[in-house]
Amino acid sequence: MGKLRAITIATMPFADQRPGTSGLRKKVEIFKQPNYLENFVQSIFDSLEGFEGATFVLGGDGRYYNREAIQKILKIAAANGVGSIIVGQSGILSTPAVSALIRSLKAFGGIVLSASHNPGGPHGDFGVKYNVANGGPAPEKTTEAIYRRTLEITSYRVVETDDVDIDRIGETTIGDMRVAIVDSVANYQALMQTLFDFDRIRDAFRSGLTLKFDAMSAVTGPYARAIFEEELGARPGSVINATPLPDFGGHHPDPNLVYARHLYDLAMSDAAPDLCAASDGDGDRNLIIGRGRFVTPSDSLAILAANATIAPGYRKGVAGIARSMPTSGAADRVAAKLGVPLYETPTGWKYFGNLLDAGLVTICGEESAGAGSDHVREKDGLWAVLFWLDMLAARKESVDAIVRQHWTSYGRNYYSRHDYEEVASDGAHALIDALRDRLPTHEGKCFGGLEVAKADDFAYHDPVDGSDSLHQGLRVMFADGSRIVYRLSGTGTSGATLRVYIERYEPDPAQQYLETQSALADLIALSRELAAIERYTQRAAPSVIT
Ligand code: G16
Repeated sequence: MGKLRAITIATMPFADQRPGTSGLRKKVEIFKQPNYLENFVQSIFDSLEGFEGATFVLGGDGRYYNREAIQKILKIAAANGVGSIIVGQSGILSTPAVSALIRSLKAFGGIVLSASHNPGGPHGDFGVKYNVANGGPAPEKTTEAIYRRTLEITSYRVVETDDVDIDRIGETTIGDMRVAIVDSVANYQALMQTLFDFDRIRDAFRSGLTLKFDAMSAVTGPYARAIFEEELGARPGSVINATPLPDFGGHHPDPNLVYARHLYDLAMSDAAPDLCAASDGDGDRNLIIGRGRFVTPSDSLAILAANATIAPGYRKGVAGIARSMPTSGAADRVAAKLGVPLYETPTGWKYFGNLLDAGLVTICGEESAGAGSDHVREKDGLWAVLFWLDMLAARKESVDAIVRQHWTSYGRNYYSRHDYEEVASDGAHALIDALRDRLPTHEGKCFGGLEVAKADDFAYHDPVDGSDSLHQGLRVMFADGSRIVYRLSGTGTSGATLRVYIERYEPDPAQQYLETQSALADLIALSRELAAIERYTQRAAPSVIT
């Protein structure tokens, strides 16, 4: 496209561009305001140093506004002196695929366009997340610098030119910047081949292993088709809802027991395949349900860690395990048995980055349906499904048998999360503030026969860079190992969402097969009472239970 001149456009700051748990997430209507996206992207470049001439990766989950945002970002990047941008074909790249590309290309960073599991479409959500050179979400100091810049910004730079054809694989230029449109799947697929025994999984499919994977009309469709059906030989139709749609077909691309209820029902029916699985909008979350057995994300993390050496990529064993604080303690027991350290971090994948970079942990995960390893610096939905497939192929046992054996060996952590979604923000914050003040007075007290051993506001000290993250969730820990955790979601876009995490450890195999909500009934009642949830939120019951 020859020599093109960058122009400077005057703008005014917006006051609401503080990135949350996972980048900047807002309603599409907000992102579409004049200069809104442009300001944020310019603020990203203004906060970075030494990127002139460097390579960046750009892609998203295909939601509404993905294509428009890509064109805008390309023109801003060119005006800011970026050397090359690698874009997934049609703007499609899953979050773990962006992470993998940044790492394999040794890129400076990348921009992920997604609001993850939030609904899409013109009235849905959109999001922008900046990832750094290790492939992971920018650390807090970078996101804070970006935010500070958004409050001061007075202009952005852009190259005025025609849109790039992002549907055709190939190369072009905008001014001096190279734009390469690449296959969205190939690099990620090659990485997966190095981690898992594809021959073994192929043999298992040939011998009758069955899979139903729901891509939820979101980004993993093309990846799942290519890997599960075309490469590994899962029977055609194993992958459903495989075309990424701007509005995800009107569905909520969140692979939990509410929004993927049909998979749960299938898994519990006579027609159940060996494995039902799903991933979310941007492909980093996973849902695992075996025939007749739902696997909680916390259990899945523990089971993958305990069985890691089955997979070729982890044959040498795991150096350590990390989990977010609200995730159940099931992985702690595996770490103890393996004799490796267990790190407890705040919610948010970015907190795993330093631990993975320093080689302190190999596998990490979160209760919010995320699991991953040191192969990328994001959680990875298809990775988790492949890991389960490889485990099923190697052990030649059902998901249910594997889970039961795990509980027999390690005990079961009954676990449930109760979400009070879209409650008034003032009430939710008042609840947390009041509870935080009361926490010290609870220690040593008994509630319905349960003694509070410790109650605190979780703070994390990063052992690698020495940084401290305060106010990461309120914990009430009981003498018998049970626990209730309260925190406000960092990913919602309207009102506030209160999350309450409830956990009880059961070592006795005879008591490990109760229905989860019944097994936790006393703690659930206590969780509502201790925080006076109804008084502060006007809700007598949660909106989502997982
Ligand atoms: C994001 C982060 C996750 C985190 C989750 C928590 O997930 O990447 O690490 O566990 O948010 O969400 P909340 O703050 O709502 O509890 P995702 O999949 O939305 O990117």
